[in-house]
Amino acid sequence: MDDLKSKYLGLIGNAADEAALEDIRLQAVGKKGEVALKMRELGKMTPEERQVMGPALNALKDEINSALTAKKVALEDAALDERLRGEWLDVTLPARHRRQGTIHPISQVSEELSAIFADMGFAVAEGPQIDSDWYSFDALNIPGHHPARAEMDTFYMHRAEGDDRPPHVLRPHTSPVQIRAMEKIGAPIRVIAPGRVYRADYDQTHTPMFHQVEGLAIDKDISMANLKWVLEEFLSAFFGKRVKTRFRASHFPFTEPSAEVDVQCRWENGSVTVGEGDDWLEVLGSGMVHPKVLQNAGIDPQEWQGFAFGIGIDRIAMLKYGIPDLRAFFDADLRWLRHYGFASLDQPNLHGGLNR
Ligand code: 2NM
Repeated sequence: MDDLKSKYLGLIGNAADEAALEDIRLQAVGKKGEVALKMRELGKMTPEERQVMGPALNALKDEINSALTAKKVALEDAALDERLRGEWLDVTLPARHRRQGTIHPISQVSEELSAIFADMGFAVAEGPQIDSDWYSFDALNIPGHHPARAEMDTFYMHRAEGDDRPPHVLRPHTSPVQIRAMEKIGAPIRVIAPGRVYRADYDQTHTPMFHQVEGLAIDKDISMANLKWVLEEFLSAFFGKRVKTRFRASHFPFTEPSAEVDVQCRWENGSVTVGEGDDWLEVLGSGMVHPKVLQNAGIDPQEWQGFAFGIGIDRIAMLKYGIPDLRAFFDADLRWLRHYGFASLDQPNLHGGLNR
């Protein structure tokens, strides 16, 4: 009895896993196990012997079963500990690095100039990039024979054969948006129209798609003086310092009178700085909206007048952020974007260095 007990308690204590434990259980307390065998021998015993051996065998069986259960729990606990050790994970470890995208300089500059003009009461207007030749040319007083309408400058969306309606075009400026805004809102109105424009031109300084912002202010007594103040205010806020300007008489079909505006600049070993020096750099075109254009947009030129202007966004982005090559803007080169792009939280320095 005692040797059976110490044998099995010893085996149970040393069992390496649950399979070994099950083998031991069958061998000890199974139907054909050693304890059952001893139980069978009870029949051959005297009543006195049986009185002692019966309870002793039952007690032995209980003790082995308890030891088996205890060992099973211990093995399960050990297995769980082992698994937890293997699956340990440091949740405080820094995350694996993923490269973040950047804001394209054109997006950044569009946000900057929209914020500056918003401060001066200009809303942002948007419109289609494909438009009729009425909105793109005729409404703007650009005659049919004007060179800007020539096939080589404008991208035409050709009609199907036999369809004689005039073709649509990829807008060569954002003026169609201004015409649509005048029709929709009427006068008085103060809007800017930033966005993509298209011209069939590709060399060092021209890409077939580029960006423009046009502005428009119509009221009872808007004059060239208001135009000059708004543009100087914009240029100074944009470049972050007082920028001297030079207004030169010019000609556009949609404005009369018209002026091109130069900003003060300095050329120094191949690069240009705006707002210093004795040179001039042309940055925009402007003028008083032609009465015919107002009329075409449903505004009575006897009652209303105003100014308009157009600025190349890509050009002023290059000037402000020292970007040398226009074509690189549209190459989607990740190294370039990382270098010239902006973090998404960068705020434009709209009024830095200005006494306003
Ligand atoms: C420029 C220069 C001068 C202009 C005109 C208009 C409209 F639609 F009101 F007639 N919007 N923008 C304009 C005037 C654009 O770009 C160099």
